[in-house]
Amino acid sequence: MELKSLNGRDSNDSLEELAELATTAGGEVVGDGLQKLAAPCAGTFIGKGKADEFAFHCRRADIDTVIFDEELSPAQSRNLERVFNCKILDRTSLILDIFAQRARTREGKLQIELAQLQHLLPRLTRFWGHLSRQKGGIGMRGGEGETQLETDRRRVQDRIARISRDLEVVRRQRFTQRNARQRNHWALASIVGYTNAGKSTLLNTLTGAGVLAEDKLFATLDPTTRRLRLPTNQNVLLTDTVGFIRKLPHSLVEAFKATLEEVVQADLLVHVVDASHPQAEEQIQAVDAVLKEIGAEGKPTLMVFNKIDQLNGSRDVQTRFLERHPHGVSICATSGEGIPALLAELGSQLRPIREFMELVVPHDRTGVIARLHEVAQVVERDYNGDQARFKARIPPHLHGEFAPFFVRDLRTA
Ligand SMILES: Nc1nc2c(ncn2[C@@H]2O[C@H](COP(=O)(O)OP(=O)(O)OP(=O)(O)O)[C@@H](O)[C@H]2O)c(=O)[nH]1
Ligand SMILES: [Mg+2]
Repeated sequence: MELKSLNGRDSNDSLEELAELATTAGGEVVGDGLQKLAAPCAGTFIGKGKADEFAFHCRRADIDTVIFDEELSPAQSRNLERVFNCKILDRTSLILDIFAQRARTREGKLQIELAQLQHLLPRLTRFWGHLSRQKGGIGMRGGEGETQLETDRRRVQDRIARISRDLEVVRRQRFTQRNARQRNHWALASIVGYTNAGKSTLLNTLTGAGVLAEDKLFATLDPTTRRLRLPTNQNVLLTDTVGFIRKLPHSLVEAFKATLEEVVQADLLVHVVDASHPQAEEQIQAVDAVLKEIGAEGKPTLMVFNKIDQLNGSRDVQTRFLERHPHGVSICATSGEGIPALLAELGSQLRPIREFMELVVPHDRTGVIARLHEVAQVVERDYNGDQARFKARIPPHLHGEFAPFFVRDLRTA
């Protein structure tokens, strides 16, 4: 496999990541190449001469697939296939392929197939062959010839229409489920972050969720939500979802918008960063860019710097991150180090959405007093007067239950 990228500040990092993606997809990377260009060539993306040179090497090494680190237009893919005489993929098709392998739920599978077919349709060439889903190749590769092409195009169109209808049904169901959950009025926090940052590991450590966490890109595709009870008695619904990556294909963001609604609706984002990664800062920016694309920019965000165990005791990196993000916390999700601080920060960042009230409860209303301690965060208590007096943070949905005992709203006091 041969990898190429346009000139750019971090094209080498990006190429390295592309190789990782290719391996994740089941490919074997045998080489890469880079051409520095001011702008891509209209016809072949890289220069014609460079393309011929790379093609020569590929033929000698008997390469079956060449992957470009940028998104190619359908025409560019076709032209390049002619030059290279083998299958051409771009970063988008590669990421789509990985997502396709990972999808587990019905909605996830439909979403990714839709994105894949939409990306593929204009790019169908004889190198893709018959579109039955076959195992082993990257990007829905089959083995049959050109005769199949027209039938395939029609089949792809039919299939796109079908999936769109099915997705509509699945989404309506999920919408109903979410409405049921919203009636609880629990605060909603979404874990976001670059792929492989440790999001699922964190959810597992916090809630014992048992989500698959692996040293793989895009181990998680489908969102998992668990209840987390903070030491302050606040309940938070915590959602772990798909990881982000730089140059995340737009079609994929579109396809996953419904899944990512969890992120858009969250009261708070928990942005997990692999602090031990050399490109951690670029990864933060890539995540912010995707958040912007899905309309979740500017949300209250708790920055979590993970994998501090891999910093070899160097506190400089941690200090640098925490200087830039004053309310951030650094943790090791695998060992649990830093988790108490994380919980405390979560509690205080979620607090503003609670009511802070002073209550007076007759001593004989023991049921009310017990309930208050169970569901609210009691900050102060005084049993000495003829009635018990409390200052407590109360979840908005329980307002009615305690309203008879409110004597003062402390948020305005
Ligand atoms: N050393 C170390 N490894 C960690 C830590 N947290 C997570 N990992 C490892 O990092 C890898 C990725 O963790 P995941 O929790 O799957 O990461 P993710 O962010 O959910 O990744 P995707 O779902 O693929 O986007 C796994 O091998 C974890 O064991 C940590 O604090 N220290
Ligand atoms: Mg995960």
